[in-house]
Amino acid sequence: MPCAWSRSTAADVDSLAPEAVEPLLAGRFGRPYLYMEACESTQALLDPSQTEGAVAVSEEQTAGRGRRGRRWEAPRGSAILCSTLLRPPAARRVPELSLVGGVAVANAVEATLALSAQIKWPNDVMVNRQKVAGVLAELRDGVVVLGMGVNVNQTRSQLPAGTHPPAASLRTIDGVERDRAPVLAGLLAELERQYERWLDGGLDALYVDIGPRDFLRRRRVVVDGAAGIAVGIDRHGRLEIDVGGERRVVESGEVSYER
Ligand code: BT5
Repeated sequence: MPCAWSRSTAADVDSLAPEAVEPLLAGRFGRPYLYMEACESTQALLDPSQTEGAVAVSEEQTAGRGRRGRRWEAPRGSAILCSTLLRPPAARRVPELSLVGGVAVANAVEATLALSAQIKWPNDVMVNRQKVAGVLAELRDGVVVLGMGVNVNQTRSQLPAGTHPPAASLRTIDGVERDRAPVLAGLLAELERQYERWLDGGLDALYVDIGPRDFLRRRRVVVDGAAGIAVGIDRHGRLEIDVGGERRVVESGEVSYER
């Protein structure tokens, strides 16, 4: 006889299908909502013909990507893999959108975990010194496709091993296996809110959420061969470092850090 609490019906299975997510959407982000069971990369599902706020989501990516040709790995149905189409005014700096996405993810993660999240410049979201999410802003034919990968239900053995920073999921942090749909809906509402703030007031308007969350601040770092102490993310979204008493500003690059 089946147990009363067994997860036996299709409706009970954790899914990011439109019927699970669309009723939870609060704003214009997520409309239209493009969903595929599997795809190469959600980044490739959006193009300039779509409206701002169009979102692509998949349960699995066969060629999920990070920055600079790196891979983003997540087993089927375990994570949030989503991309959002944005049309920022041409004069705005696209790299700032990684931080806009970072603030949105950090707020959404904090709302579900009740633990604080940090932003590791330029695009990682960290909890307990581990990476739980990555953001990827790609400029394409005048539009920006903003990708967000959030580790939700992976077990430790399902996360990539030996990465720097080490990978974690919300589940490995607090032991809770979650329905992903409300987390995604909350994330899209947050992204819309943070994006509107950025459109109105630039990164300055979000700085109150970035400064206190700056993971690298005061850490010993090496950026593109230059070793120093991170002063922090500046109001233009660049990383300021102190190299032997001299201030340097890094627009983009690879950072390694000491604990
Ligand atoms: C990122 O790149 O962190 C941006 C990741 C963006 C992924 C989303 S998923 C939806 C959308 N569609 C895509 O195809 N991409 C976006 P980066 O800073 O370059 O980090 C990549 C590195 O993180 C890899 O080289 C691994 O070391 C590590 N990594 C890979 N998968 C990971 C995971 N699930 N959790 C934590 N670290 C991971």
